[in-house]
Amino acid sequence: MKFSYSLFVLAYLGHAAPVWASNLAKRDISSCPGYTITSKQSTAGGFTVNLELAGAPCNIYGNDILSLNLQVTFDTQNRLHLHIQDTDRKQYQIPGTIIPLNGGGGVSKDNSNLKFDYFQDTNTGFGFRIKRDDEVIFDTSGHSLIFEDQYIEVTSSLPSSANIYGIGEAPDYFRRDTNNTIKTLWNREAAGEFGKNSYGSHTIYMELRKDKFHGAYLHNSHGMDIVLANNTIQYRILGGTADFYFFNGPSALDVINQYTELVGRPYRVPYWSLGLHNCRYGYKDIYEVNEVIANYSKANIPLEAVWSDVDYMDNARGFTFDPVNYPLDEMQKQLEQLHAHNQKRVLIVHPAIQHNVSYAPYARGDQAGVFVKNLDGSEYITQVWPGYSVLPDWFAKNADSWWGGELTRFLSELSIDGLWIDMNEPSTFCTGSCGTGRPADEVPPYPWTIPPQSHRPLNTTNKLLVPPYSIHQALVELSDSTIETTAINAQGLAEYYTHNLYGYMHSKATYKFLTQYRPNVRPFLLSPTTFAGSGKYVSHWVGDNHSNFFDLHISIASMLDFGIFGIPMMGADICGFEDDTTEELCARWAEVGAFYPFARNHNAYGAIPQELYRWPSVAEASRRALGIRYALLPYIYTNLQLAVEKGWPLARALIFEFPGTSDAIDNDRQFLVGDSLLISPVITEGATSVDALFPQGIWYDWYTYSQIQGKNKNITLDAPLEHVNVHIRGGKILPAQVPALTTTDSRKNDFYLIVAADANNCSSGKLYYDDGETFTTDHRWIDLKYADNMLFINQIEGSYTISPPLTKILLLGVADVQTVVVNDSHVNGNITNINGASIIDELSIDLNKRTVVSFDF
Ligand SMILES: *[C@@H]1O[C@H](CO)[C@@H](O)[C@H](O)[C@H]1NC(C)=O
Ligand SMILES: *[C@@H]1O[C@H](CO)[C@@H](O)[C@H](O)[C@H]1NC(C)=O
Ligand SMILES: *[C@@H]1O[C@H](CO)[C@@H](O)[C@H](O)[C@H]1NC(C)=O
Ligand SMILES: *[C@@H]1O[C@H](CO)[C@@H](O)[C@H](O)[C@H]1NC(C)=O
Ligand SMILES: *[C@@H]1O[C@H](CO)[C@@H](O)[C@H](O)[C@H]1NC(C)=O
Ligand SMILES: *[C@@H]1O[C@H](CO)[C@@H](O)[C@H](O)[C@H]1NC(C)=O
Ligand SMILES: *[C@@H]1O[C@H](CO)[C@@H](O)[C@H](O)[C@H]1NC(C)=O
Ligand SMILES: *[C@@H]1O[C@H](CO)[C@@H](O)[C@H](O)[C@H]1NC(C)=O
Ligand SMILES: *[C@@H]1O[C@H](CO)[C@@H](O)[C@H](O)[C@H]1NC(C)=O
Ligand SMILES: CC(=O)N[C@H]1CO[C@H](CO)[C@@H](O)[C@@H]1O
Repeated sequence: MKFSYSLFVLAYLGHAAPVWASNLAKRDISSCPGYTITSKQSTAGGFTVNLELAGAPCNIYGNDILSLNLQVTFDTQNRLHLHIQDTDRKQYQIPGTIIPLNGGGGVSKDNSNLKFDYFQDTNTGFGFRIKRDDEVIFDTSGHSLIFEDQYIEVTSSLPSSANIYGIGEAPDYFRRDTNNTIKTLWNREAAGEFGKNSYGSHTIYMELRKDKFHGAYLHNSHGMDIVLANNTIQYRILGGTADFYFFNGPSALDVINQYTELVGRPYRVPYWSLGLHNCRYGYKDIYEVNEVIANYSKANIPLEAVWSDVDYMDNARGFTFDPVNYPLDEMQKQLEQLHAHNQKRVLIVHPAIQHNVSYAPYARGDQAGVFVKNLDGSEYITQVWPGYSVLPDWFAKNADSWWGGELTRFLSELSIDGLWIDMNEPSTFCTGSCGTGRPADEVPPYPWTIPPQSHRPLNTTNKLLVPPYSIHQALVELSDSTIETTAINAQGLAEYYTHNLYGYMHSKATYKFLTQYRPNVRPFLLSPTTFAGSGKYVSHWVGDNHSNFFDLHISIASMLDFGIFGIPMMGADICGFEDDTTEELCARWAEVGAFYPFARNHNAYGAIPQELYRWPSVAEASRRALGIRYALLPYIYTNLQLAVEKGWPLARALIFEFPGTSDAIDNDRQFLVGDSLLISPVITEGATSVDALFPQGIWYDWYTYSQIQGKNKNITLDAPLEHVNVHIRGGKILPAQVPALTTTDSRKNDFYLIVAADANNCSSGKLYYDDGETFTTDHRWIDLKYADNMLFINQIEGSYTISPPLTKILLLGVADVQTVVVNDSHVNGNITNINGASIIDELSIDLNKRTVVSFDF
């Protein structure tokens, strides 16, 4: 659960910040000597260079490492790997067993689109450049490499006003400000400050230069600052190695494809997860949840999945049910009812386990030795929802099997459809092992009733607690509200090195368990914390944000960020989480949220109700916008398959598709779903119109089919409260199905095609379809093409049988069709001509067969 304990934390941290923490000014690094090349070797597939510290150590934020080794490999034609390591290999590196990277096979230097070049500068020592054609895309000249045990600094030049996207997670505008921006990567449960570190860590960035994109990823789990200032990007890393991958692009989708090829493609989500989800913290009992389900239905608003936050648990303890308010038999009855109506159930689960010898999950985990330890070998005890608690150590040999065992017991009681694994930053309510030495079943009052305590005495000489360089994390010290950085995992490693991997490992363990437990059912998992490659296992949402228009806006930017991070299933809590929403905000948020890849309404404890049926205007806005989403499920699903195969994000920034459109560079007020659908929502309070950018080309209004000639300029569109502007891109064909109130029912309905002609009366698209729930490889890819007044439906791959027929074709921008011929026979379809479009209805075309449809005028 996400709970506004920020006030609590503020009070709790309200002591005077220690001097070291406020002293974030950077030390003078001019005495750092850089490195000298001592030997080098060029091989067919790369380079090796040995480096030695070029002078007296500066020991600026740790101890300079004297001897380094650099390796360059041309992984693929479009990916270059550059790794600078300590020759002794003492620095922590993420093991391949935790995050397996796809090596890419290797190509020869001559076959690489990226070139590597190094130099020795008299002042700054060794440096390197990465080039694409004549363009230098990464260049350390003018900046010494600093490589110390607890501090690595790598700096590369950027053009002025560079277009940088990515690096997070941090709520921010989509285009990063390159003038004094510090992005801190240190996972933190955060209803936090704008721009500051929050739940996940992703170092990947993309840069747009001269209409082409390239990218760079740093593979390192330590806390770090990535600083954009003075026309440079500077990495300030608290340890490890300088392990970089560069991606050639040249399109945005190419960079994301190249990145996800390395760290892992997004997982295949079940079709049902594309439906609307409803949750809130604070449903008092299961009967209230049942009313919510009934009320969605009465209002004719689609409801696919019903979620519960910690309310359902017995005293917030994992794997239990509140015997009074959420008794198991009632939960089972509800689940049966939901399944009978093709609806799903999702529950929250936390990693923290109550420290209680009588509580079986604890007793079993203690027995199996799976909890994080203090340095002295005792269990690390902290405070979370159920009181004093321990945390699983995913490095422990038996952790995954213990966790799987607990989940097995839980799911055998209630066979829910998806899991929300929360607070896996991990998030705790105190700093340091505040429960160590406490009796094993003491429950303190809930944290929000604990009076502010003073910060535990901080051992400032311990360099794992207080590293010499202070990253700009939003809280006071690294260990605040999480496991202390000195706590020890089963491999004897301190949390300092692996903190940012905690949620990734939790996600991976949960995903793997589910695929073993239900071998042929695709899991659905939601996690706040993510790391590079998390998209293989989980979906994500913005986290605890506020019910206000600014956060609605920034949710779009965050969704676009996660497209870069390889986690396409992303959204924000519709209508906002913290604080009371308003009718207007909720309607506007429903209009945006209907197009988030992951669409969930979620609300905070104590806030006014905000289910989509609560106000007539919100209900109407929801029915309309979700009606579009559900109609376009085949189109959305096709695009998710492109995410699975190539990493391509479902929600796309305009600049991804139109890199030459300068006004699109910082546009995070609109977005595309796939490459064919433009959403131009209202994100301003009181507005009833929206200034929307229309790139070059023809755009068709979803509702009226009327055309807009895009000229790379803003156009003002009407946007009454219940209306969201949606435009179809000329030149594209979108597959659709008549929408129903659940995805399962929608899948049974007739197909139709939206054929949006471009200026040459041509268009093209694709349809991917499979059963949407198993890991079957049985599928069907259909190629759709419109040219010369003919529509060509070609099955290009697979043998999955699509049952419902294609009964309708919307030809946008093609007026006055009079007759229709399917293959060679005239059909008596019902043809309507409206607003420059021809709608041909009452067809019956088998989508499993190759068909040509000709139109005559
Ligand atoms: C960059 O930031 C500095 C101070 O923060 C400010 O003086 C300067 O005008 C900014 N430059 C640009 C281009 O925004
Ligand atoms: C940018 O340059 C200014 C002036 O030299 C300096 O004061 C500032 O610290 C630099 N910023 C960063 C982040 O290096
Ligand atoms: C459901 O709708 C009924 C009838 O409008 C209303 O009385 C009730 O409060 C609603 N309950 C919930 C949980 O929305
Ligand atoms: C400890 O666990 C047992 C078994 O679940 C439970 O009955 C008891 O209430 C728990 N103790 C506390 C203090 O929560
Ligand atoms: C503080 O940390 C240092 C370095 O880890 C350690 O040697 C020392 O014993 C610690 N002091 C206390 C009071 O724990
Ligand atoms: C287009 O409209 C947006 C939103 O109102 C505005 O921020 C932007 O500056 C406008 N662009 C131009 C070129 O007028
Ligand atoms: C496109 O088709 C329309 C008929 O709907 C026709 O009037 C127009 O000339 C065609 N344009 C081109 C470029 O072929
Ligand atoms: C023909 O199609 C139009 C638009 O789809 C529809 O409104 C109308 O009812 C249909 N007519 C018949 C006779 O089915
Ligand atoms: C159209 O013709 C092809 C052969 O050209 C045939 O395979 C297909 O079944 C036909 N489609 C329909 C819908 O009859
Ligand atoms: C996690 C997140 O997105 N937090 C943002 C929520 O919105 C506030 C502004 O209201 C930002 O400051 C937070 O950063």
